[in-house]
Amino acid sequence: MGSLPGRRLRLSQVSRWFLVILLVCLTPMAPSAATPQSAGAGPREGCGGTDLARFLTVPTWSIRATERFEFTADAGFTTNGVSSREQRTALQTVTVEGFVRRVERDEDSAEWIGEGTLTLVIQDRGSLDGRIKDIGSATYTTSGRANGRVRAEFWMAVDAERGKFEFQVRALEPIQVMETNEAGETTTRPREAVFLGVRELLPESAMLISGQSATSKPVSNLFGTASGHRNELTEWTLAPGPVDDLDCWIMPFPGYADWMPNPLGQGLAKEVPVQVEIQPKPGKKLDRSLCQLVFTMVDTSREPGLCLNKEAPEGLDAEFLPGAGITLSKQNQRAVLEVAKGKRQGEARVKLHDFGAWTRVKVLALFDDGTSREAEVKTWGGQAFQLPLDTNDNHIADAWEKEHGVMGLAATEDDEAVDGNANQGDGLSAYEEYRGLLLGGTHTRDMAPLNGRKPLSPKHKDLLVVDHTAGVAKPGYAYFQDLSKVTTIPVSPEDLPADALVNQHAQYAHLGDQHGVKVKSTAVAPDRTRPTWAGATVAKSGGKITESPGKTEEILIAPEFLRGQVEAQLAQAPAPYTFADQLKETVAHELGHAVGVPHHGDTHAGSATSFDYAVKEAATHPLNAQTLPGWSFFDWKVGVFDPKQLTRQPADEDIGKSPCESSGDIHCVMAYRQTPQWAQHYDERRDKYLFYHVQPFRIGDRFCTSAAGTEWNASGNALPSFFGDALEGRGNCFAKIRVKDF
Ligand SMILES: [Ca+2]
Ligand SMILES: [Ca+2]
Ligand SMILES: [Ca+2]
Ligand SMILES: [Zn+2]
Ligand SMILES: [Zn+2]
Repeated sequence: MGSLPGRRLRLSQVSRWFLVILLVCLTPMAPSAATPQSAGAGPREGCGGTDLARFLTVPTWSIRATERFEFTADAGFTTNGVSSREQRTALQTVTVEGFVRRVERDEDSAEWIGEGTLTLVIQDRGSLDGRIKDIGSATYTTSGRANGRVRAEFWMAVDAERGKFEFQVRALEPIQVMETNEAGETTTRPREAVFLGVRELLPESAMLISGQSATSKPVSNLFGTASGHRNELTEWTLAPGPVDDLDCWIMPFPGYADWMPNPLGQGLAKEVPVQVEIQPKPGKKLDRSLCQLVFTMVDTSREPGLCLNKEAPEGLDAEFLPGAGITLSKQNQRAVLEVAKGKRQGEARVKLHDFGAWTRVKVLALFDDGTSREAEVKTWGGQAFQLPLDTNDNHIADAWEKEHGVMGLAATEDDEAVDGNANQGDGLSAYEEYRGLLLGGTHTRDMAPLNGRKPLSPKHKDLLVVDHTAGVAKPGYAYFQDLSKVTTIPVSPEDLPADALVNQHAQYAHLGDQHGVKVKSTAVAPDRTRPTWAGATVAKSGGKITESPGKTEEILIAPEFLRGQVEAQLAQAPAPYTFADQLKETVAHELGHAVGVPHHGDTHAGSATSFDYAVKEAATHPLNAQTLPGWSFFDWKVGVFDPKQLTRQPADEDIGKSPCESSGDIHCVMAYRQTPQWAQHYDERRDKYLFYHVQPFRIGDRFCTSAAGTEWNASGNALPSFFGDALEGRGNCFAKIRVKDF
């Protein structure tokens, strides 16, 4: 570390300068925050004992500190005449790192000076971009973020008599903050020179000086006119100078690379050791004794809930556990372990409280001669032990990314795509799919594949179906999954809230609220206006039944009513389906509505042509599909009817007019096949209407990919197309499937 360039100040000058600054800049802090609680066993002699003069013996200290300012507007605000009703937060983070060397020492006090770096990051998360120029010579950005690093000078003092320490950090290069308003006008103002000042009590035991302080105070005139809060959090670690004649390793526990947090699991799933070991470098002797290991968590997540659908007490998602020789800080984010003399290793245990928890643990080893050393992670490198292993820093365990073949994707990614469908995504970000849901007590990460697909993956669209049918409709969910390529996950009503919101307890990488679909069974036909229908989809008020799951109130199906219908049909004549077939098709059809798919037409029936024509034509022109040339399929037939055999006249609602709900591709689950039973066509040559009778046909086996009619709806048959192509804009149902709510 070089001396302060161009300003070789004598100690007296430095002190005076800092005295002035201290008066102006120091924020009073609660001493309790900085004073570690004493270990149960009491301080040991090895790490310096309790005599405060021990701090004066340290020739060099490494200093690391961060200061976060957060300005939050409570409600709306006005900036430069532009009003916004949105909230706005501006975050400013200052990080400093450096070393100080002792320049003066007497009986009760000592001073150190040195140099390091100061990094400033500004994030303005308002809806009006307070575009802030970078500091120093760094680049201008328009995204409301600025980053920059400058050199800084450090000063530290210990007053052993009063039991206090102080340190100050001042930038050595000018810093400008530039703000651009909506009109593009730029204002530049200098940033105050002193960034960080701490004056606190010395710890009663140990050599490490570390702590934090937090303040929050109301402010007015924020971002113009808003009232709000200024929150400030300062954290610091001052450690005796480092040694490099030994290695200090964090030893990852077995299975670390594949580990993911599971707070409800056993053993390592919810509680992991952070093991640290020191070894002399090759050819060196260990001539100092380890006395303390300081474990510190950095950047611990604080997601609401336990996973997307389960509540949990408020708090950080990871903490150190108590143990022999361990002293814990507030919120258990720091554990200080007193190491027994002669031992070269120690561990602290971390407990996880969230399926999507993340944290990083840093460890500082302190030795009996006032030196220290930061641990490195064996094999993985770096000084931060990640939980879970996350080399791409997206807060998704790399093990999960590998398992799903999506290594390196962004946490916010939601672009699952299916050929033939442009509605990408399922409304759940990659991180949300990873964090998952607890379904029937099993986490989605631990669930077996459903019909060949692992639930919740960024590789495919997922839809949650809240099953209120006691499983009766389940074959329909699997069938819908087959045809739609949307992984369909049945869940119990108790696993999602009443509105079927899937990502209820979300925060990080949350894109929007995504809902599932509720499926309920009824004893009677669910729609009084359509008394023959066994299924219905009900829209939320203000929505349409064919928008997305979030606009769908529920699906109603009447299994026993449907069974009666099918059994009555089968008793009259054979048909190429069973009740089970009809049930699963009904469920798939209604789920189709819930993910945005309409019918092939809007009209159900409504011919005014009288039945007499039908009878007359049938009598004079009996048509038999099996005798028509060029037909290659016989699983449907044109009715050959003798009026005398007709037991029932086709009513108006039985006669379809194209385009109607029976038009288009009849293999599509959205097409109607059983009703209407009659197609009507005007025959110019005869100047008569001809009526064609549709017989029972097998259930749909696809979401169609075109509006074109198939089978009896196709053009080019020997008979005219019965119901024609789907209504304009309808058909191609596969392309209309839309899971994402927003
Ligand atoms: Ca990752
Ligand atoms: Ca997704
Ligand atoms: Ca997905
Ligand atoms: Zn329908
Ligand atoms: Zn279709």
